[in-house]
Amino acid sequence: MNPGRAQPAPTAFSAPIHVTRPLLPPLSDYTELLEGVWQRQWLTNNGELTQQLERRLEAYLGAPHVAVLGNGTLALQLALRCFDLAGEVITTPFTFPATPHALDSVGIVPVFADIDPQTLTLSPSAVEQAITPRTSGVLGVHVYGMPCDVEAIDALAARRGLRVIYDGAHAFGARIGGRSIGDFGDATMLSFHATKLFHSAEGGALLLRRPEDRARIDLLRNFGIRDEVSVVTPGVNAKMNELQAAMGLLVLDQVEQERAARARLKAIYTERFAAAPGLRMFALPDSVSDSNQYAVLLIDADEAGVDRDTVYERLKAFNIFSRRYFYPLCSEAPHYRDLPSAAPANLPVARRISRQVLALPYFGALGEEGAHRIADAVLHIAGQ
Ligand code: T4K
Repeated sequence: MNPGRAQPAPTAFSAPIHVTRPLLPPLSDYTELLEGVWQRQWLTNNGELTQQLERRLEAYLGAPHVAVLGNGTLALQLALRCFDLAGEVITTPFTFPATPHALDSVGIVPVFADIDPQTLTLSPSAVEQAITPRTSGVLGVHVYGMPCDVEAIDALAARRGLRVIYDGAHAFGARIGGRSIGDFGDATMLSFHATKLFHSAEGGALLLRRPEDRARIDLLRNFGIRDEVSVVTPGVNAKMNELQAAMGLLVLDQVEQERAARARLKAIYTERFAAAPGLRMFALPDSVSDSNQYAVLLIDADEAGVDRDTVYERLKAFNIFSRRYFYPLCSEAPHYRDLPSAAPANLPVARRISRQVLALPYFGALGEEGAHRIADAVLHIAGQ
């Protein structure tokens, strides 16, 4: 049964529908901001627009210190260096490859721990079991904007003398019980990639709680140079430039409207799949405000009578290009699969979930009719 709706045979979209589409400001607004850049002749290195963006993000996110950076991956690398993490860091395999790659790139061995089946984020008990004398920290991921069990992980880390960094690539604007996600851990990374709700084409940020950490990130993102003659630490080039910041400032103006549009789409998906056996939209608890980054369907093949990969493939005939975020697991990639922690027996929940998830198209311009058509196609494929 297709609940609450007449059932015409689903038709294919006339143009490809991707998992997301970037918010774009009116081009004339962008060129207007660029005129100022041209007049100032200041393109990067902590320019005026970059500083403006940091102030506006601090206000919007309710975070004391926002350091904007070239992209989210660089933000993770800088956070790891800022807190001198080394040896082993415990992380989730159910994430985009950038998460373990950031560890690998600074010489840290990722240690994969399993996820919780409800939240899909790191299981605090699995983290505890993975601690060794070489462990220096935990890198949790707020996957799909679902915050990690921050209270448990922060408490565990404090008890065991570990640092905590959160990868909040999907969690722009998420709040936990009214508190900013930046209030937890030592630092929280955000990605401002074009595929994110809030973006600056490429970009990212670190939310920091202490002014001394902010000062260190300022150094690390600019080669570690304090002034023309003092190089105080081996930093890198992780700066955001003015063209990115201009995009960010204008996209920020549109974010609330986009959030509302996306919330309506998720409500449609949720309602349309509510009565369908084996199909369930991933939902956040009431205490968490949705970052509206992804709309993820979980397909239990036994109950639905169709598996996730079949739905993913057959949607293409309708011109619908969903994504299997995050499959395969990072622990299954050749570079990591021989690590002891990558053994499938260590990660049963993550393995099962990674074979059920399907990120559906989710962007305001899709429109409510578009969401209904996608639900029609999924239900048709599932024979429901
Ligand atoms: N940690 C986590 C948990 C992450 O998810 C990510 C990034 C990171 C860290 C690293 O942050 P960054 O260093 O990227 O700031 C995309 C994004 O490139 C990536 O940022 C994101 N996660 C990941 C989940 O999604 P792909 O390989 O799926 O991108 P791609 O090119 O296939 O794009 C997806 C769809 O978006 C396309 O089918 C069409 C649409 N699209 C894409 C772009 C770039 C557009 O419509 N316009 C565009 O300009 O990784």
